[in-house]
Amino acid sequence: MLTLTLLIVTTTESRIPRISLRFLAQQQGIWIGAAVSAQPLKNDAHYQEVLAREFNILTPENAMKFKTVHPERLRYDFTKADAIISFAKTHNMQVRGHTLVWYKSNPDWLNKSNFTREQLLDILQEHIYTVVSHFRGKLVSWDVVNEAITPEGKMGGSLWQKVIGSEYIELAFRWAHEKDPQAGLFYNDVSGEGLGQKSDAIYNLVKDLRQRGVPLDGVGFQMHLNLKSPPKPQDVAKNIERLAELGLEVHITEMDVEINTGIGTRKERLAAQASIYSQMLQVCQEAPNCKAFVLWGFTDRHTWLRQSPDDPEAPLIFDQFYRPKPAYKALIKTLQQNN
Ligand code: 9MR
Repeated sequence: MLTLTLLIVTTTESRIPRISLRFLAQQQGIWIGAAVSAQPLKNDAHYQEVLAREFNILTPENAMKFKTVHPERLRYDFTKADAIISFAKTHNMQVRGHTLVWYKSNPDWLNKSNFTREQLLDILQEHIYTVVSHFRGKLVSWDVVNEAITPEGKMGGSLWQKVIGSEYIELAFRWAHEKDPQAGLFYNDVSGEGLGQKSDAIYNLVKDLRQRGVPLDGVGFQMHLNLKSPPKPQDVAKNIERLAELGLEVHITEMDVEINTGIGTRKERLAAQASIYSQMLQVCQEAPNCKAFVLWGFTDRHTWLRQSPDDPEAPLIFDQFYRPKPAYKALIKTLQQNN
């Protein structure tokens, strides 16, 4: 039995090429990942093959959101998320949970309600207890609270904030920790990678939570970037460092780089995109507390960004036909150089 297990492990591992993102990243103790869309994962063999070959951590793009797993007040549905977890297990990959509390992607039964504060606290607690317990032991981390802060650095106007008040944030972390004490618990947000108003507000929030003993392990930098105004690598490095001083990890959680806002030919824009990917990976590699580098998809065939027919958006590292783009090659090179 032992011999058989060893044989299976060896076979799975030996299918991973030595020049692949996951092989190189693993040697450096960093996870490299992608968000996964449930549909192509089910019926596109090419999608499955590239995903399993290149990445060692996955994030369900939508399959764990409130609306998907808790579509009716008294009904939960984990079918899509479970399929992603089973794929990850087969291919020896980790999974990040995304996300427990957000202002978006909530079901109508919640949005269109007039629940009191007490009722909403019960609903949120029950949701977190049920979802976190279902996945207990299967996830490396959870994005517990997503995008709670506005671009100006104020608390956002989510249903949770309006009815419960800011306390919903710490309660969410405490409830998640109760049900899965092993999972790393993250606050995840957009446009807070460099230095500025937004990242200061995130820093102040997580500092306060840490000081008060709330179980928070890290901050997710979404990294939805464009060619016009990417953050300065040295600012991202400083931001990661100040979070390290609070004892926090950083995961790059949703990276993609839009090219339609840039100038120059398509070839030039793809080269500029490659260099942004490479710079951000290098910053993460050089920071001891940056443990994961996850993209929001991997192929331009499946991206949340609008596709215009005359100049299609191409924010990821493989093209529509799963061919590696300059950005893929730049990431490989960055991993090789820093090995
Ligand atoms: O890519 C996701 C898209 O398919 C969904 O329609 C949308 C709403 O649920 O969410 C997108 O993912 C977002 C992520 O969950 C949080 N950060 C921003 C991402 C892009 O909008």
